[in-house]
Amino acid sequence: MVGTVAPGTLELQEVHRFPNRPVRVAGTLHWDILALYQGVLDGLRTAAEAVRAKGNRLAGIGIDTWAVDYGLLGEDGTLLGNPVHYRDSRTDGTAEKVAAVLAPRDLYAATGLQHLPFNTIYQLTAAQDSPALGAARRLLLIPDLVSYWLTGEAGTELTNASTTQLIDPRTRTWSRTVADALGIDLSLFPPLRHPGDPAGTLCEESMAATGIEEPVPVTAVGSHDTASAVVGVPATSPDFAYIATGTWSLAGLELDSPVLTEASRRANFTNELGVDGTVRYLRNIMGLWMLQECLRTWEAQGRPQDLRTLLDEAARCAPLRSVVDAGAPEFIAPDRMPDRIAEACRRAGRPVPRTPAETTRCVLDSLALAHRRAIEDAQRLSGRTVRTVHIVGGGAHNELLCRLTADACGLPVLAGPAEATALGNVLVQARTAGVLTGGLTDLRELLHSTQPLRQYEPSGDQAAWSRAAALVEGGRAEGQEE
Ligand code: LRH
Repeated sequence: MVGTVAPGTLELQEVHRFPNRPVRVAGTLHWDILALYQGVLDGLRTAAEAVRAKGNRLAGIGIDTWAVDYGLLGEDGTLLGNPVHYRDSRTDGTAEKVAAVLAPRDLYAATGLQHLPFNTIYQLTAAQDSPALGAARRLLLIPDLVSYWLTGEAGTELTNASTTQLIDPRTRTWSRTVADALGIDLSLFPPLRHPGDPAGTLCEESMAATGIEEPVPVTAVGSHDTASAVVGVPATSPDFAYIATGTWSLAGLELDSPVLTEASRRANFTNELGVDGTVRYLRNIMGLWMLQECLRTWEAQGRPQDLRTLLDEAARCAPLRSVVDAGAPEFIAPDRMPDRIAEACRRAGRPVPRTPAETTRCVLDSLALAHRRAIEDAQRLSGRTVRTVHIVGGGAHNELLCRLTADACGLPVLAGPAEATALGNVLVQARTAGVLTGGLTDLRELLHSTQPLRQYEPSGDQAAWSRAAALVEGGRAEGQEE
């Protein structure tokens, strides 16, 4: 994505897109990191050409990706194997091992992170005896790895570091208590960087690989994609909630300080660190992953679905007929998603969706309910009041999801921009380059005045949403502890 930024101007152009296809080999699900890196190099080449064609100059590069995963480097800087995908089953049962040495209560008090079975601490614990970890001299989170390859300089960007569950959100630095309790060697991580910090310049190898002739500066942005997405929320007043929708739905609030109460832990809310000293107080909800996986399954079964048609049909399906808990960890792993959704409905004694359209409606109703619950809980646990819900990310294009979320929450939804992550990334770079000044409020004003947004007013049957919410809640109380 190429951003063109000046006071009063903010434009984004997509110049290159490449697939991200995880590979299962020898029983483990990996990221194909070199294919992704090649995609980055090709993208930079195209970006530089697009910028040149407009008579402009590429002023900077910022990198963000998904969280928690990492690559290990050996003594000589070589990558020791392909990074393992957080959806791999290697962490199954690891949370119990960790809980035996560090009580969940103490872990939450120290890190404020919601329990997700794939947080980096669980991955490192699962890999404890692996030869690669034994030989590793450095651990780089995915965006830091890309940055290292582009520049030759290593660092650990803070917003993404906070997803490792090794950062204390009060001091915004490493938690020795947690690392020591789990036997994790913090010296594997290069020094922390903050969003906006310089992160080196393109090295000769990457200049040659991209055809870029100058050592363009790389800036640390909110390298956790969700941190950049939250910068990209076009809010104009402080009483907003956000839902960053894509593969995941990340729903919550932006706060000045973490909420580390026991009630917050039990509600599985996270305190990830944001740009400019903020805290992203949110809950991970399964997101459009459930639908993406359904589409993949139907395609593999020889009955591919056209998304547009499917969403139109889903809009006409009976509302709230079948709902599942879109926060349940049972939906994290890939494969057989339509069957797993059907099984969850059956278990809960609800009608089983019979067609792809009914399954789609079930997913979207369930997501809207999970959005409602997250936003209600976030307000209760933080003492804040929400008047507008912003939906950013790919889901902002999904009219049905936006409408259902407005209805479920009983609040107006402002949808867009879909590319909030890229915009948040570019805005932080533009500030470092001195093109923009000010805080997040100023950056968001620019977003609000330049990006197309769509408002959805709540309508429909609030009582029906409350009944469905109670049903899912009841199922959760019986089925699992929060
Ligand atoms: C979204 C995301 C999310 C994390 C998950 C691993 O892409 O970064 O914030 O929890 O991926």
